[in-house]
Amino acid sequence: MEEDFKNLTLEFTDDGAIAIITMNRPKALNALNSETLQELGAALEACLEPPETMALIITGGGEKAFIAGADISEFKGIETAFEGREAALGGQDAMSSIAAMPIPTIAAINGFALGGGLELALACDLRVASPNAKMGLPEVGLGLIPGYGGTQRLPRLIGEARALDLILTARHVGAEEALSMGLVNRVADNALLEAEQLARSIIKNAPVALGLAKEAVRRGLTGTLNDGLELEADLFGLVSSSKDMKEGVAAFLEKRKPVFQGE
Ligand code: DAK
Repeated sequence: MEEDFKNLTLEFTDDGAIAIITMNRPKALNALNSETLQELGAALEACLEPPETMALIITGGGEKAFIAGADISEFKGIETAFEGREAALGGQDAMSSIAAMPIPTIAAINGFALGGGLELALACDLRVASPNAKMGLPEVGLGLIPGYGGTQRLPRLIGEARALDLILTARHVGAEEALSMGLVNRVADNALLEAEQLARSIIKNAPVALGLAKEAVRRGLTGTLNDGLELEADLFGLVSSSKDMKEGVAAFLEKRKPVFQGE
């Protein structure tokens, strides 16, 4: 199954388990203009429609870029602080929609992931990079600051000092350095293929538990340790009432593979 938009494509693997969004504006190295951000929102909703969708991968079309940033040609139209704030909130909404997806999300970074492109990858749960990937937040070189969540998600992921190194120098890092700083989870010759394998290794686990584990980590990071521990206990209570949990435990005790229903 494939759904077409103007600036991206949405496809599903043959079994329907993995949705793949491919950003597709090759002339602008897949830069995110407002139309693309709108389409992305619609694609995120569409990829959850088939009930069998269990994971989402986002990648870039073409050889060269994942996403080379927000579309710089649209910055010209921003004159006032109000317009700038609105633009940032619009982009942040799109990234937050990715972060809030109830299924695991993986960015397959197959080239440049700069500015808004890296911010999109940061909104995903996991990141796989190809050896030619180049990542960075070059905004200060353009007289801007990151506006699609980068100043908040990057330090939470790799720590304040490393994040400030990338944000203040505006430099690009390659795949190996990104791996060493925890910016990406894996480096592989074929980032998309690796992302698919990673998704498969995740979705063999209990769907209810996956959703709740993701929620515990994501929501827990926004509060204190004690708040997070309380949240974990609450969600542990919730997962304990799932059929998936009963099936997982029974399968272990009966020495067989579990068959999860996502209930
Ligand atoms: N936007 C628009 N077009 C872009 C683009 C971008 N971000 N990146 C590349 N392109 C276009 C180029 O203009 C060129 O178009 P033509 O000249 O062929 O028409 C085409 O893509 C191919 O690019 P190059 O010819 O430059 O290709 P190279 O291989 O030589 O260089 C490059 C690749 C990725 C190093 C280079 O294209 C580059 O530096 N691109 C810009 C990277 C960048 O600075 N990205 C933006 C980061 S800032 C905000 C909210 C969010 C943000 C900002 C404000 N507010 C709410 C106000 C976020 C900002 C960013 O993302």
